[in-house]
Amino acid sequence: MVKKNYKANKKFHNKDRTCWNCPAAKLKGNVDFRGCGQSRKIMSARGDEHIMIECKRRPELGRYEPTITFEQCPQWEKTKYGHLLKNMRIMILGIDGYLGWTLALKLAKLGCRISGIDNYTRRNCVKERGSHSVVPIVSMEERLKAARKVLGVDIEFREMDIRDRKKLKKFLQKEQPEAIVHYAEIPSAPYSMIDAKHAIEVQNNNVLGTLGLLWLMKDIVPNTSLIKLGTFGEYGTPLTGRPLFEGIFPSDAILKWDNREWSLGGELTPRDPISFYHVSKVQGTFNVYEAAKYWWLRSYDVMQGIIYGVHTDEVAAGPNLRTRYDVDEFFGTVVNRFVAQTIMGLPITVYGTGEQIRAFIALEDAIECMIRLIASPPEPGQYDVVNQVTGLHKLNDLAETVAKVAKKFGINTQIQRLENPRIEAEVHPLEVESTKLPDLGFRPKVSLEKEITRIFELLTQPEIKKRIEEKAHLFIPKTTWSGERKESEVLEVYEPGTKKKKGYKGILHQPQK
Ligand code: USQ
Repeated sequence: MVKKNYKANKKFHNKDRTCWNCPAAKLKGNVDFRGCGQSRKIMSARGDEHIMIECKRRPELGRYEPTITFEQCPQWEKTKYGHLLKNMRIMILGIDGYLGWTLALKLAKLGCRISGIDNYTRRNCVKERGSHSVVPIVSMEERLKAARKVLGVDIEFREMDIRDRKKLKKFLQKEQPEAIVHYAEIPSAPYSMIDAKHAIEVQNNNVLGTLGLLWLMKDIVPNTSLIKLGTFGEYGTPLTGRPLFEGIFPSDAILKWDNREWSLGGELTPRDPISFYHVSKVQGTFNVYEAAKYWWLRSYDVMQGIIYGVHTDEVAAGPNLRTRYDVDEFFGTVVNRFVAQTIMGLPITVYGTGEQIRAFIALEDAIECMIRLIASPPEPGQYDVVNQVTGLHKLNDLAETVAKVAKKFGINTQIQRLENPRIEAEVHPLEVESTKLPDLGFRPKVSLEKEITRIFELLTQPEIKKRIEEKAHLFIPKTTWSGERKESEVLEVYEPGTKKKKGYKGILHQPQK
């Protein structure tokens, strides 16, 4: 691997970016790049190659070449995440969710002007499955009030389905966001595997929601950067051990076949989704990729690892500011579920061999990554992918770590292997490349043990413990990928620390310093 000088660009990594990247710049001149790879010169014989811009924020500058850097421009100011547009207008789609709410508070506190939409799909889906967020969350109205009172920030909220294009159009026209973060999707693999109705609803919401948004962006805010949440599950876990590059093959990758060679550089890497939900994310990827090509939209597709945790300074600032936390089979992610099970004195539910390796990132780190992406907008027409991950962990090891932290809280736990309800590779290598976020100055702040400790601290509070207890019957999975509706059987129960480590180890290419 090429060693890069990460220290040099650790701070203010985006200082040399120019108006070219700035969402406030309106492009003028010969601005047709032909995303198909053919230059416009071939298509037409028109002479002028110059690209000029007008700045929406500084109209007094008139037309000029896009050469002013973020460091030079008074509209960009220093923050601990790099230069950020002053009072940047950011719209969060899915602002009521686990991530949306957390990001909204952090950005608002940084001085951004936050708007957001949500139709409470997540609350409704969780309720439909008979569960609730075990960390109590108040209504959006109460959340907004608390944000004002405790953090002194105002958030512009509209209740709306992302697929309601009329309403969304109006809101986009009014807010004119300079970045859009798209979280408005149904984020559950098991939910998408319940039956045809649920699979269709997940794909309808996720795929058509994104597609409609892209058409609106083209018409209303074509310079705005779109930060779209993808997922590692789009890639699958290649049994060949081929590394998971950041969505696009590096320039020196080659395909060899039949004594011939071709460059793969710049092409999308293969996707091999692992549920109908993950398929919806792959479709989203292709739609965003095409939109960038046809209309020069700018986008980051964020292949995010599995999130765990409860903490940012803002959500911890008051009980009405807390973000949700699910533990049921559908919406609880693996680490979050393991901790809740342990607190209930129940064995940790590892599916299958437990040798599956997955990419992970703590909530607080994930939020920081999103801010850094917002602060470094892509160029017009740039579709880029980042792998957002801070650690690769085997499920068995995660169970051991949760058990170890539990001990510090005086809780002894057991680990149980359950018949795997999913169809997924249970023994596989995993090698992941993740250097783009570090290039934007990101360094992980939160270790696995630290965040698990914070989860224990919060979830062992009596009110929350009681809420977990009320839903503990939803720990054992009943939704299988084969379509059979049955509870997974227990294959084995064992004491933590009694198993030898074996098999593959995840390899993460990411600078640590
Ligand atoms: N698993 C267990 N025990 C459990 C729950 C899950 O062993 O009690 C296993 C699963 O079989 C799987 C792994 O843990 O191998 C991860 O499962 P998960 O439910 O935590 O995560 P997943 O279904 O992959 O989906 C979650 C989010 C989704 C996001 C994705 C990131 O719900 O929105 O896209 O994490 S990733 O998995 O990297 O694609």
